[in-house]
Amino acid sequence: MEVKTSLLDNMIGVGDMVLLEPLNEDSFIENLRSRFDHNEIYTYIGSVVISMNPYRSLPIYTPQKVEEYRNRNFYELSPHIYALADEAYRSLRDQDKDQCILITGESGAGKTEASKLVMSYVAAVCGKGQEVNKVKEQLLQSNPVLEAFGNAKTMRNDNSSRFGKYMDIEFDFKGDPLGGVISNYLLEKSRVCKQPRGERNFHIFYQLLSGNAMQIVGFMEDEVQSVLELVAAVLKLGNIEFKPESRVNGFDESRVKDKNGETTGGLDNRQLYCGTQFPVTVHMDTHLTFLNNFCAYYARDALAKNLYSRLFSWLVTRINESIKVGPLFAKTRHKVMGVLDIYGFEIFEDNSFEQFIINYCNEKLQQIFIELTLREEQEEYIREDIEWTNIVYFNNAVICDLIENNQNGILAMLDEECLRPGTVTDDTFLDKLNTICAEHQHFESRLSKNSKFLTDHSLPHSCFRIQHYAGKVLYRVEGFVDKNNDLLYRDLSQAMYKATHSLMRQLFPEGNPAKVNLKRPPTAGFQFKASVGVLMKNLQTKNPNYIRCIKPNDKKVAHIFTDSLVCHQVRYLGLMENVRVRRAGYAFRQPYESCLKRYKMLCKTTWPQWRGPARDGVAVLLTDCSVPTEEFAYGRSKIFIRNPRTLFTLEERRRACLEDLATLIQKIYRGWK
Ligand code: AOV
Ligand code: MG
Repeated sequence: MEVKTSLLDNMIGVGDMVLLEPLNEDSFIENLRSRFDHNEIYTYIGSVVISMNPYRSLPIYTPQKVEEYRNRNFYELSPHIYALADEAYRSLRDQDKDQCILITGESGAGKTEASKLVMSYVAAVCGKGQEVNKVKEQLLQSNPVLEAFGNAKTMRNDNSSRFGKYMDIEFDFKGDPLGGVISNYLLEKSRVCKQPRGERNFHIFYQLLSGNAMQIVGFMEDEVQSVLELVAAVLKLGNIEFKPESRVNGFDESRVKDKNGETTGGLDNRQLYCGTQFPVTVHMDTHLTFLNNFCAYYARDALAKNLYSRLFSWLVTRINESIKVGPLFAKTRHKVMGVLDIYGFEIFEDNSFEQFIINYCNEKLQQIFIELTLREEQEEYIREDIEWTNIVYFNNAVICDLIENNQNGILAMLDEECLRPGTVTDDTFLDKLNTICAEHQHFESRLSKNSKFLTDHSLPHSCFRIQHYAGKVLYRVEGFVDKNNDLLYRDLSQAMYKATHSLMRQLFPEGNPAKVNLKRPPTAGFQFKASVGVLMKNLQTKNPNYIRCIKPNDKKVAHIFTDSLVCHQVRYLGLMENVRVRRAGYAFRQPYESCLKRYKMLCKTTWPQWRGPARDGVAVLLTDCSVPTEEFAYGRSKIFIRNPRTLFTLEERRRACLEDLATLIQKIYRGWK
C-alpha cells in the first residue's frame, strides 16, 4: 500500500529530520536550506519544531491555516508552529497536562514572534463568548505595551527584547482561558542612560517624542498620563547637566547647570534636581551638601535607571491585575500553559554584566532542554525496559555551575566582593575570579593555566572569557560590581518619595522616612539567580514543547541563508544529538490503551471491543497489520514504534477505514431515500 502523508510527500526535503537519509551535518543544513528557499520555515525533529526566521511576512498565518491545523494530529500536516500549539493545547485540555512552550535561539532568531504566534493560535482556537473574548483580548494586548517599554533596536535585532518574559495562561476544565500571570526578568536598564553605537533606547522614548498616543488596554486615562509623565521625567533626567561650582574643604561641589523651575508633565523639576544633588551621608533636612561632579552624574544615572525599571515592573504588575484570573474561578483547578520568551544569547564586541546575565539565562534553558529532551528521553527507555545504546552529548551543566555554584561560582564571588568591607573595585573582583576559576575548563583570564577549550591567550586587561555552550564570550569587568550592587543613594529615594506625583511615590516606597530599612537589598545577580531558579522549577513540572529558533543570516534580511551561521547554531543547540537520540530510539510511543483505542478498527479481533490486557490487544493488532517485529518494542506501559513511516501506514489505513465507513453510510442513506 502506498503511504501518503504530508511529512513525506509534496514536500521540499524532509519535514522531520528523523527521516533524513543519510544523516550528517551537511545533509541537515542542506535540508534546512532547501526548505527555507521554498518558504518552508518549519521542520521537525520528532516533536521539536525548528523555526527559521524568514525576515519577511509569509502568508502562512491566516485564519484558514488556523482552521487547517485545528484538532489535527501533530504529524498529519506539513510542519508548522500551529501544529505544536495545537498539540500543546489539546494535551492541556483533553489530558489535563500543564504545558510549557520553551522558545530558544539567539538574538534575532524569532523567539518573540514565535511566542506571539503561539498565543494568537491558542487564542483563536480556545473557547468562545463575550467573557472569554475579553480575556483573550487582554492577554494579547499586553504584548505591544511590554514591547514598547521593554524592547529596543540593537545591532542584532530591530525589536530586541531587553527583558525576560514568562507568561502563564490559565484555563478551566473546558479549555476556556481564565486569565494569565506575567513574570518579568531583569530589564536591561543601563540602556536608559547609554546605548551602544548603532543601537537605540527603549521604543517608548521615541514613541513619546513622536507624540504617538499610547493606548494601554485596561488602563485608566490618568494612569496612562502618569506613566508617560514618568517616562518624560527619565528623559529630563538625562538632560540634566552639572557644573563644578566651588571647592569646600578641598572637595568639588557640583550644581545643576540650568535650574529653572519648569515642570515636566506634572513633576516639579526641582524635585528631580534636588534628588541628584544630595550627598549620601547628610540628612537633607539638616544639612545640604552637594555632590562632586562625578558623583552627581552617577546619582543622576542611577536614578534614571531605577525610575525606569521600577516603572516597568509596575506596568507588569498593573497588567497582571487586568489579566488575572477572576475570583469566581479561584476554587476550580486550573490548567496552565506557560510561554517563555527571553532575551536570546548575545555576543557583542563589548560584553558587560547584562550580557553575562542574559547568557547565563540561556545556559539554564539549554540545560533544561538537555535534561528533558536528551537525558529524559534516554531515561525513559531505561524505565520502560527497552534496549538502548547511549548517545553522547555535551552537557552544559559545568558552565551553569561555573556561574551559579553557591560557593565559588562567578555570581557568588561577585556578591562576596560587593559585600566585602574595604576597597572593592571591578579589578579586585577579577583578581578573585582569576585565583578561583583559573583551572576551570570553560573560564579564561590572563592567568588561566590550563584550558581545554580556550586557546587564545591574548586576552585584554580587565576581561575574562567564558566558553558558553553557544560560543566564547569576552566580558569586560568594568561596571560588574556597580551593576550587581544596584544601590541607590537613600537620599534619592527619599527625595522621590517626597514628590507630589503619586505614582512616583509609589515606586520609591523605601524613601518613606517612617520606614527606614537599614538592611542591604539583595544584589541584582542574587535576585536574578533566585528568580531563574524558581522559573526552572516551575518549567520542570510542566510538559515541555520546544521551538528552536534559527537565524539564517546576520543582515536581518530575507532570502539569505548563510551556511556557516546556521551550522554554528545547529551545533550549539545540540540539534544533531537531538536527531540521533530520536532516531536511535523509537520515534513514536503511546500508552497501550490509547494505541489500541485509536487503531483497533484495523483488526477484526480487536474491533469493536478487545477484552483483555491492552498490551496483548496491541500485539494482536500489530501482527494482524503485518508490522515487522523489528519495527516495535514493548515497554512496561507503552508501545514504542521505531519509524514514523509505520505510524503513517497505520494512520493511512485508519483514514481509509473511516472513508469506507462514510461511503457505506452514504449508500445506506441513499438506499433509504
Ligand atoms: P528574538 O526575540 O529571537 O530576538 P524576534 O522574534 O524579535 O527575535 O525576531 C526578529 C525579527 O525577525 C522580527 O522583528 C521580524 O521582523 C522577523 N521575524 C521573526 N520571526 C518571523 C516570522 N515567523 N515571520 C516573519 N518575520 C519574522 V531577542 O528578543 O533580540 O533575543 O533578545
Ligand atoms: Mg525577543
